[in-house]
Amino acid sequence: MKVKKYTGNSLEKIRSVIVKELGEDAVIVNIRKNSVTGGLLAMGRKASFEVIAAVEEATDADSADPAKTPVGAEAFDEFLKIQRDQYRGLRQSIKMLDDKLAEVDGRIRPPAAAGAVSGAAVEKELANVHDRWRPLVLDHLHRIAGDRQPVAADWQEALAGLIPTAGGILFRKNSGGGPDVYVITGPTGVGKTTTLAKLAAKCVLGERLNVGLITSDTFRVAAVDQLREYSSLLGVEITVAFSAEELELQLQHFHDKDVVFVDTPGRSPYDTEGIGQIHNMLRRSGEKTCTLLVFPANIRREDAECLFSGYGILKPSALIVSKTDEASRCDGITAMLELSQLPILYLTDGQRVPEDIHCASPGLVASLIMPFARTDGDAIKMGGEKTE
Ligand SMILES: Nc1nc2c(ncn2[C@@H]2O[C@H](COP(=O)(O)OP(=O)(O)OP(=O)(O)O)[C@@H](O)[C@H]2O)c(=O)[nH]1
Ligand SMILES: [Mg+2]
Repeated sequence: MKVKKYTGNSLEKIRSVIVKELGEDAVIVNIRKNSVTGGLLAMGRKASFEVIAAVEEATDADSADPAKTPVGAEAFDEFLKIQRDQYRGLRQSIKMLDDKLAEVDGRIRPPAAAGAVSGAAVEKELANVHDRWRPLVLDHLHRIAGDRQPVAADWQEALAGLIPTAGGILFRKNSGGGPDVYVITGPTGVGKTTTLAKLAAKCVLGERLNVGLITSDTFRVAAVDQLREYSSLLGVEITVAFSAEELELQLQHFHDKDVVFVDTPGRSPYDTEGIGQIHNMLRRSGEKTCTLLVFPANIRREDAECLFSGYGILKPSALIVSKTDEASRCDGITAMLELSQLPILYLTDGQRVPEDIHCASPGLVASLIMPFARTDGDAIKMGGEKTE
């Protein structure tokens, strides 16, 4: 390439010299306008220009003399220097723009934002969450809120993402293989019999299914009468089983029912013998038996551990959280979920049969656990889907 520098006061004139010397194929690679100095004396004088032009030329390597300085080498060096200066200037401009953008960005965002969640906020929002879940909730929270300061709904959504629910049972007709059998278990007075009645009512009134009830709670006086009352209200058959053999017989008796519910006596989680008897009673109940564990919403986290270690032997398939209307703090629910690794099917929030039972959803359960969902001391109001 042949590169040459031209100077002059008229670009037009310079251009015609370039064409004359380098030919029509020549290209202008840089034009620099020299500033005119000299104050008043410079007035009226035209600006001078420095133009670098280049043209490709083929060099015969065989006849070239490497020792000889190539024509225009000096101008080429200057051209490179100019390019380098321009590149440096460009980089400086980009950096200045970057700094400016960062400054503007900082002014738009409130200083407290920046996605940082204070230790106090973590402590407050995650007070009822199991220790092992906390980093997972924070991880979700960062994904949900990004750089902005998380609001209450973000915390709840972050927690909800971890809560397993099964949104109720899909009760179905008996297609010849025998009824689906649901055994309701749990500690004393948690609402097992009432929950059983609510579910039976849902099947009978809502799904028009043929339901059978069996109670194995022969321990507590009036327990049989309690269930008998519900059965007569619903117009469904009820039987009593005193042993595993009797339960097996009762289930055979109900072979053409769509769904059978089995009530069990309430036992303290520490009563390993009592829970062992229930376990023994269920040993011949068949493959279609599904055991549900009911526990109260206000269970303490320390008690959750004890409850599951007591009832784990019954190998429950899912959980039901009862008495959410009586709970002002729910710090044991995530502990139960963590220990059992089971989904929550239903939430109950009152004594009315069948109204006070709701299919569980992650959002609904999260709203029980997160303290901002209600005023402190208030009972929890359900906003969930009614099951009927
Ligand atoms: N507030 C409230 N009370 C409930 C709920 N479910 C049941 N109850 C009440 O709790 C009490 C005990 O209910 P049961 O259904 O007999 O409890 P259980 O677990 O069968 O009791 P045991 O068989 O004695 O172990 C009754 O007064 C019910 O009306 C609920 O979701 N909220
Ligand atoms: Mg009962």
